[in-house]
Amino acid sequence: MEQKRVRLELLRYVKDKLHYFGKIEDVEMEEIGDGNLNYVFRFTSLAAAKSLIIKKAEKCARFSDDFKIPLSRTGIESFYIHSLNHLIGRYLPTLYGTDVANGILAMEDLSNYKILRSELMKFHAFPFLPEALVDALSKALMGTTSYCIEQVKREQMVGTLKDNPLNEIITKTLVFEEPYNNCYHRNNVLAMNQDYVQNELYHDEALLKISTEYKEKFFSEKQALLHGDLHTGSIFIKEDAFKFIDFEFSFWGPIGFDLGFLLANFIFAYERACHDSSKESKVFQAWMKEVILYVYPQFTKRSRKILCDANVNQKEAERFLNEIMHDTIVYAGIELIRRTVGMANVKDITTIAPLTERMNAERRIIQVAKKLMLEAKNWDDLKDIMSF
Ligand code: SR1
Ligand code: MG
Repeated sequence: MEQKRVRLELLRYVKDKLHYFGKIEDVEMEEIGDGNLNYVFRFTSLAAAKSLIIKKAEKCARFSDDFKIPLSRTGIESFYIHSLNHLIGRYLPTLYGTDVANGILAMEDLSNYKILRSELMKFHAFPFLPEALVDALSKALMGTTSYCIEQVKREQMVGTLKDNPLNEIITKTLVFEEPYNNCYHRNNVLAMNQDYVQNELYHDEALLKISTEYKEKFFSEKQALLHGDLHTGSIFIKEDAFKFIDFEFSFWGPIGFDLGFLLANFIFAYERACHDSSKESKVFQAWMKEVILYVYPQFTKRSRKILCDANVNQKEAERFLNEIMHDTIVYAGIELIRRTVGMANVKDITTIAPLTERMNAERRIIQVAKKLMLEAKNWDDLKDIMSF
């Protein structure tokens, strides 16, 4: 990306379209994002004492010019925010403007928030988080099921976001396929774990079979409007509030996909803490377990109430909620594996030192993930998951 061109283009947008800053002479632009796909800039005017964030999508990914991805992802982000604002507005950034043709999304500056993953890596607990997550997830996910939106309206919404091209270009291969056979030679496997991964993953046909089955479910089940990439790097947090961010992977899909991704990323934070002997880490481990053991059963409870209020037959509601929890466990296993051996690893694990500790952490994760995928039906109680 040419910084100069983009700076001019964005400044012009802020000035002529948004009319956000009075004069733009003193507006400073700073790149603040380090994501894989898009550029994120903060624009600040000291004179106007104002700032905003612009997320800029280019036709290729930020991490590589060879990785081509369509600009339509900007429209998809905007669609997610607009569709869910009435349900979970307090958990979403305020949008100031969108220019899909140029890949521009302007939104409120959340500089007083931090990325949840980075905070969890420092063993920072947020007591308000579990309840807020239950509130947000149950409202967003249940609120976009066919049980809760009038059929004609929902069909229109599904039609607006028929499919997300990033699913085909990225998620299909990166999440569901190559972690099990390295078919595109893009997996990032720790040298010390090469043989281990060969034996435990590449030679286990049952895993690839489950992943394939859940890939099909991912593409076919339109249970709700999903975030689509709900990991701890997609959550901005401060002491008493959080916001979801980064909705470019949003699509209509199986609810367990969002819940499972989040569960897996909590497990990464927990596993990281297990490799630290400090007192803070022990306290954090206990809290992380509490979060998991609160969020998932409470999600079910809150969702049951939402379905009951929508007059859904009780048996049908139970069937649906059981299916969601079962899917959640399988998708958590799938996310654990792809973030451990696939192309996009997580810092929680890659920064564990020394390397022998990281090697052990990755092996433990792989074993837990396999259990989740292969024995999901037996995992009624998440307590057992957290006793690994
Ligand atoms: C090539 S993009 C790699 C990953 O980053 C995003 O956050 C998604 O998780 C994607 O799979
Ligand atoms: Mg992202």
